[in-house]
Amino acid sequence: MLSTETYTQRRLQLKEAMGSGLILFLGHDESPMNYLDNPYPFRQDTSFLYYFGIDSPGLAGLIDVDGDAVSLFGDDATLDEIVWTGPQRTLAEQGARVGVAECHPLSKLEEIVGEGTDSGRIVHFLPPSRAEIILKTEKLLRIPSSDVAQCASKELIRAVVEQRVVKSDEEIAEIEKALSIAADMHTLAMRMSRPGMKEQEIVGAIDGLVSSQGSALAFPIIFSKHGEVLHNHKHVNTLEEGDLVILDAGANSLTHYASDITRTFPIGLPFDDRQQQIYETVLEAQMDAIEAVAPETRFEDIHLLACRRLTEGLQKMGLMKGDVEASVEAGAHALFFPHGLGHMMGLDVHDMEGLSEDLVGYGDEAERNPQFGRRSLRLARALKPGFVVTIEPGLYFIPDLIDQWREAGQHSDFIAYENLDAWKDFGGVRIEDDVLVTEDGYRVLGEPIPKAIEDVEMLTTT
Ligand SMILES: [Mn+2]
Repeated sequence: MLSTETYTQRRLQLKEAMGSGLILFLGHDESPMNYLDNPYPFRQDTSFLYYFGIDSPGLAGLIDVDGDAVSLFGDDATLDEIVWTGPQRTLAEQGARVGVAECHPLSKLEEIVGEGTDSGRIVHFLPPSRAEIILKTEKLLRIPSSDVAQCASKELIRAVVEQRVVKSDEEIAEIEKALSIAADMHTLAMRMSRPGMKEQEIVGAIDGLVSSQGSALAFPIIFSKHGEVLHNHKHVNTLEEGDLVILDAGANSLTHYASDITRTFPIGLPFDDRQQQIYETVLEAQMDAIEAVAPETRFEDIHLLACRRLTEGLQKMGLMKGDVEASVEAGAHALFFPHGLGHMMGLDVHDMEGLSEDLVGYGDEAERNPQFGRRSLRLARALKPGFVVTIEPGLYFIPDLIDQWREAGQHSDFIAYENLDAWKDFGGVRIEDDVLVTEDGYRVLGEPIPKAIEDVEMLTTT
């Protein structure tokens, strides 16, 4: 938990941004895996966590903008429950830690919100990401569940996004704690991965390392010799000498700030020639993109810079051809780089994507380009000091995509299909770091995690 003052200030800032009405935050409940007493690990609603800080289920928070009041709703554990759970903090004790004195039982929420709506006051709420919260909202505000998402307050979404998107020094320190765990995860994987091992052995070890630090994964681990499968959560392959593996993994700090790092490394041998060429191309694109991070620079322009660098590299290898600028404009590079350069990161690994990916990443100033590849760009807007973004270019050889584009003759002016057959089994390379936008440029967050070829090989081959 952060300082009491932090939560008080955050609510005050939101109240000032909102003008009038009630602001309702429904915290998450336990979510059953198969029955109620066997739930998934508890994950609090992120905006509730941001404004109220309490990491336990069954709570709600209410900010009365006009009446200048903040209250918490929840039920203290009964003796029957304490028999199973051990002693629990009371709601009043939890409230005191986050600067809220007014605490009520959950049954009172319906009454207070009802009084508000009956007297014609606006109740602002964020779009819920979970079905239980949609149903709760339906009951509390008498909105059909199918309309809840679109009835969420646009004004509140905007205010929350603009507040959460700028990270304070206290938040940056938390992200760096999460990055310190990520550094251990990635160096462990590089040291441990050897021919003959199964991917799941490495994944299990990384998972164990995170648990042993009292932390949790920020998202399911991607670890695969099939790096061309972008979100590959299967870990069933056996690693063989000469394979190239992608590890995309991060952890949460104890206050739930995320880290998100990707490294690519060879198994049992140094990088071979092809692997080295692709790797160096991705690494140069990543470093140039990081170098370009600065206030007022549009992230979409940095994405396009990375696309040009990747295209130039592929041209040197004889896999692409033609005018680089025109090739990127046409979207030919998306055969090899079909995703965006990066995304916002904070309490959510894709920060605030549940509120509105467009508002977070595009705002009012940019519009999503529908082109294949470009449409997967989660972030396009101009950067501001305090933003934390990921920079994660990659190059992939996706056999189905290559075959389909080749048959359709897509971008045949820019893609040297005749040379691609030998590359279909290559897999993929991605390199990702987390970067803070500062007043005069950028700072790569966390301690450096090996990414230069010689530094990676030091860990993977000795
Ligand atoms: Mn990422």
